[in-house]
Amino acid sequence: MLLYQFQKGTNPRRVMIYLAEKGLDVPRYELDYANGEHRSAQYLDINPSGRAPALVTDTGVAITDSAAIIEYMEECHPERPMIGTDPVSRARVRSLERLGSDLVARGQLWLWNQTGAFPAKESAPAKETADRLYGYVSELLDVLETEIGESEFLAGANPTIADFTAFPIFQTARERFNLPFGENHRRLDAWYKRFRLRPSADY
Ligand SMILES: N[C@@H](CCC(=O)N[C@@H](CS)C(=O)NCC(=O)O)C(=O)O
Repeated sequence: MLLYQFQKGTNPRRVMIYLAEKGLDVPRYELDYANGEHRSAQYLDINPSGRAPALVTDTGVAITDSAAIIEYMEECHPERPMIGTDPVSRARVRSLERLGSDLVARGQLWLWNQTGAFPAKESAPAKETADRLYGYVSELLDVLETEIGESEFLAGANPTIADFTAFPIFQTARERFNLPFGENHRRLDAWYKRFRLRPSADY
């Protein structure tokens, strides 16, 4: 088994945090982002989207999406479940996980405009588009702020894939780009700071 990753990539970190929380040790391959290794013919053979993460299983199957990798690992390691423990809790965790996925997708495009930091062939979204994206980001943050209530983690008393999905976009914005992402959402800000202390959140 081999996990292709970028150490600081938002979507790869979702998987890395999951593995650390689950206590699973999976061999890693750090793609050379600066030199475009993720767009090399060799890597495109593994993941035609040219993105990270990708997990190649022991039987040589490539799983090319962070959520799918986590679900695969959960099926292989059902002990200490991280997607809930019954149909209702799984539905809640998955709902929040998907909110987190939307937050990541829209937040990344917005960040791209704010920072210009992601070298890409196409140009970053224009300011008008970025402002609209930030409107969606704000809405999603408001919903998560309500959903977390007074719980320690997004979906309740225990860490789940909902936390591992949403946390990295906060971390990317705050730590890599020094942007106050979610800081005006009191509960989310406290959640971020608590989660950041967990060993799994360390770079
Ligand atoms: N839905 C995919 C998205 C993966 C993705 O966008 N990865 C980013 C890193 S966070 C990437 O590889 N970007 C490189 C590029 O677009 O050139 C997943 O969650 O695995």
